[in-house]
Amino acid sequence: MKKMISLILVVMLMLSLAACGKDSKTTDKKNKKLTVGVVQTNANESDWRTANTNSFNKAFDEAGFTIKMVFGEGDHAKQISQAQQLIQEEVDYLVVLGLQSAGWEDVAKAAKEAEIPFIMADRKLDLSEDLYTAMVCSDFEEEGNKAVKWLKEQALDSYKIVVLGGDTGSSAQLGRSKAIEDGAAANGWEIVFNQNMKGWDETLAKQAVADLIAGGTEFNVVYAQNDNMARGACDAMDAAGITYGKNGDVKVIAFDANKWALEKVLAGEFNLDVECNPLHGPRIVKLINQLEAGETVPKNAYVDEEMFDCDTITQAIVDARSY
Ligand code: GZL
Repeated sequence: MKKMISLILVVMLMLSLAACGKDSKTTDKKNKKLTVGVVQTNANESDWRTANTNSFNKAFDEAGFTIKMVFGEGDHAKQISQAQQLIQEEVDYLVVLGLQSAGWEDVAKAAKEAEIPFIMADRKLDLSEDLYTAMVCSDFEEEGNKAVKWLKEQALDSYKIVVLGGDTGSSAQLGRSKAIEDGAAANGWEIVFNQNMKGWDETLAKQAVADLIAGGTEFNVVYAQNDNMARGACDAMDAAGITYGKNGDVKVIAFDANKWALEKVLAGEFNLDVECNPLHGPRIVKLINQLEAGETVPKNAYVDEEMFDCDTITQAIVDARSY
């Protein structure tokens, strides 16, 4: 009998210890400071990227998250190994901004196996929906289509278009290039130059346009896939005495809509700037907090973005910009 009572007491003690352990784990989880891994493209890629990185750092700090941000610096393979390392370090969430759209399956599968939610930000990656938790990205082809529609409305006598693309293989470049290429084909426009600038580099864009001018290539539209490259193109045209913008011979189209670029739209130097909003920090914080609360979140969310035309923009619009 005594043995039976002792056995029951031992079992009860073990069960209570296990319960405490479970409760303490549950309590730990509730009070745990979240660590979020962010696989960023490059540190100094563009003014857009700087605003984007700052947005994550500010929002995560305010949310009390610990951020582990790594930079691929133009090297896709490096991004992949950085992401795998963050999974090994058992971050609570993995946020990826891919240099390349393709090649993320193994990382996504590893995150899934480790039960780490995989979130795409900025640039959609080529992943089936079962391999990621959520996406908060821009619709780059739609951005390009907006520019093409605007360009068609200009009803130019002829269209000789210079395309300055971003990093080859990024979803931003792929979408914006598809839009202008399809638009030119549909409208019988001529694309006289179509090259991607590594790292979205402003200097490379300036040199490319300078070489075109020196080689005698005629053009009347510059379709630059970000503000920095549009500024590079304008610098090259300035050096050659070519007029551009609102009252010039060449229409200048840019993407991103950084504040400094909208000053150029207001000044009539850029004809059009299509917004690509970099302020993903608060969006990702909201998403993570919803997931932590057990809420259902939208699988694919596209950022609402505007377009700014030199004929309609105002100083108030420029002043209101936060990046
Ligand atoms: C777009 C973003 C692009 C910007 C560039 O979401 O990925 O990368 O348009 C940036 O300025 O470098």
